[in-house]
Amino acid sequence: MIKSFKDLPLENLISGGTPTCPGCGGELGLKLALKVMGKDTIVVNASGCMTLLSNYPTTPMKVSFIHNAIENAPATATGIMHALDKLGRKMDILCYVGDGATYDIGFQSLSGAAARGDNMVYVCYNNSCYGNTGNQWSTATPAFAKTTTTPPGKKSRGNPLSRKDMAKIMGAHGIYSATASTAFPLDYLKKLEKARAFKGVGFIDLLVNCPTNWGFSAAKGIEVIRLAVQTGIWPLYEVENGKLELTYNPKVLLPVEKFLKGQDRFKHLKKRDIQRIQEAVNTEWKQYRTGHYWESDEY
Ligand SMILES: Cc1ncc(C[n+]2csc(CCOP(=O)(O)OP(=O)(O)O)c2C)c(N)n1
Ligand code: SF4
Ligand SMILES: [Mg+2]
Repeated sequence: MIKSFKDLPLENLISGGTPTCPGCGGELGLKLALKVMGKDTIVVNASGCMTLLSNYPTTPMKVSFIHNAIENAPATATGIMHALDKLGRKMDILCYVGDGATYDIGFQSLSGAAARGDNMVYVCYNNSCYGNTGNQWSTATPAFAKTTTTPPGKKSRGNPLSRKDMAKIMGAHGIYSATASTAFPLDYLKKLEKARAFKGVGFIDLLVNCPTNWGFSAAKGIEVIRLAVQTGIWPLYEVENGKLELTYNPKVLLPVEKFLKGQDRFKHLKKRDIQRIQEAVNTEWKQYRTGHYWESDEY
């Protein structure tokens, strides 16, 4: 069981010098995941920024890596699972897939694998946009964020947070499901351990910083992503047996403005927009703290 960083292997299973942008949170999330998953892992990736890591012959990956269409990473993982079974081989499968491919285009494939109970860990590295194709909005993009397809800012549909609650949707499949952040690595690693031990799809929605598309200096990546959690914009929780529990629950949350102000995608926000986001976070957290946000009978 992982209690501290000392429990992790020293070896990185991604070598230095990769084609991702400086300060890319997606790559960091994969590097950390492989510390828990180990060498006998097959990474399954759908088209997105992390596909750059598979470019033959200069791949930095030290484990197997399969890139497939954006729609069907979990279906491919299911095929691999059955093939390994037939061959009598024991290997872990890690789907490492972007938010566009998870929340939108490949959702049917993920939902199907979860419903079938196929064994795999699924990490959605969530940079909250279609990053690789030039920053189009996805259903993970927060309201008001400027993207190339929402130049005046993404319209809010009622709730100013306006993101799809994917970890809750996956939790409703009766699987292990959690949110995580690269700025809280121990929390993430412990959740990975649980997802790996779970018989079926173990799902993690990992918020990762994307300096290129969010518009801030690469050196500030961890600071920005930490503020997402400390302001309550990205709550850390897990859903087990249909019950949701916060894994980060500070007495006081920081004002949301601290997270919003350093990023170009939110530069155009007016005071009243920030106020609306703050009110939405306050309401959501009131529900979390009174235990009424999302509860269902045990499965
Ligand atoms: C069916 C289909 N539509 C569009 C594309 C083009 N495409 C390649 S990568 C990508 C972005 C995927 O976004 P996301 O899953 O969030 O990963 P990110 O690029 O942000 O890492 C898109 C739209 C594709 N490969 N397949
Ligand atoms: S665009 Fe964002 S997610 Fe993609 S490689 Fe660059 S920093 Fe990473
Ligand atoms: Mg993305």
